[in-house]
Amino acid sequence: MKITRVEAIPFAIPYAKPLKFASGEVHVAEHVLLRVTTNEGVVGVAEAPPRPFTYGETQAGIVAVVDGIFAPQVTGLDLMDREQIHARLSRTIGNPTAKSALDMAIWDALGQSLGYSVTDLLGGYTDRMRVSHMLGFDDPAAMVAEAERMRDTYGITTFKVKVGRRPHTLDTAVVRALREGLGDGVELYVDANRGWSASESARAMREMADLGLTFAEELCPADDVVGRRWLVQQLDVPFIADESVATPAEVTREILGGSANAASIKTARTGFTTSRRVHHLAEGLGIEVVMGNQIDGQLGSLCSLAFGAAFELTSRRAGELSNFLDMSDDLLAEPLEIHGGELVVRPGPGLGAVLDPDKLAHYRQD
Ligand code: MUC
Ligand code: MG
Repeated sequence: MKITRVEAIPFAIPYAKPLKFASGEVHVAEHVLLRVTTNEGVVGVAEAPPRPFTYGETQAGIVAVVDGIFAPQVTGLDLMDREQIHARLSRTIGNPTAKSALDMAIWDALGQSLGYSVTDLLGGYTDRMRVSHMLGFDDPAAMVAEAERMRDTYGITTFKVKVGRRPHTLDTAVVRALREGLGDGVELYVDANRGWSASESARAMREMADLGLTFAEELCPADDVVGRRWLVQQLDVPFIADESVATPAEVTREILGGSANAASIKTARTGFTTSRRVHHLAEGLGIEVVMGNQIDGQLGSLCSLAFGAAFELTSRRAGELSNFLDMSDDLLAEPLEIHGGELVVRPGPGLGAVLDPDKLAHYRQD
């Protein structure tokens, strides 16, 4: 089970429906496919989504750091040397999605080699997750129509609504329209991607107090240290830290500092090895978690699903697993299918990800 080859393959797939939010927008999934091959011919895969507006990574940077630093560091190690691999990757600061995709491709290869699914290797709690869909910026009628389509077509009843525009009135009108249009049978929460100040956030949340929101995510920047504590203290829903908690240490800092009281776990930024650490930390701290979406393709969503289903805490809430539906195409030979608002873990060893070679040849950019 020795790693003999690591490849970082850039590819680009356009979005049919671009996602817009307070910190940026995505029109083309310019991701990087990580492929790890072993001496027994097993091939593990995962994808890295560059998010310059969140972590500073770019597609070219991910390819460069994998080729130049990470591939030489892990080649020759055994798939079971997981803590050694983690220690070597940790020597390089930053580059979260590059490290995570490599980590997850190694776990995929490990699962295939041992004959177990990644979900079973990690924890094996369940085989499915409820799905939460993330609604990007638009006007109220269009966002209600999109949510209705997701509910009627896929059975999705949990929605994360992107907010954070200035002034906040368009956003609060959207959330009100969603509650009025979809009724009390759906769960709604908001994510501002740091778009508001603490006082704008407090005001917007007061104006939405009657709308039965479940969570508020990253409404203002964590660097507004005093303002954010002031805000979190007065909210009557948990405040999810997302981009402010890219490492376990940041989870500890935000939670103990009173700047958040729930966390988003994104396998795209903490892989399986570090997401497991974040999960255990969240259990120890006694906070709620949500499996988040890094605007992942199907392979990335399969990774989030594999991890989320592995633990009771991560599968309790609907996971953000559906934004691949906004893409025009994907690399998986057999597309992910959401039925009754749920995604089911692929049976069989590893992640169960089979890539379509023709699609990879078509979309790869190297
Ligand atoms: C999210 O939950 O914030 C948008 C920016 C980012 O870093 O992730 C996405 C979704
Ligand atoms: Mg977020």
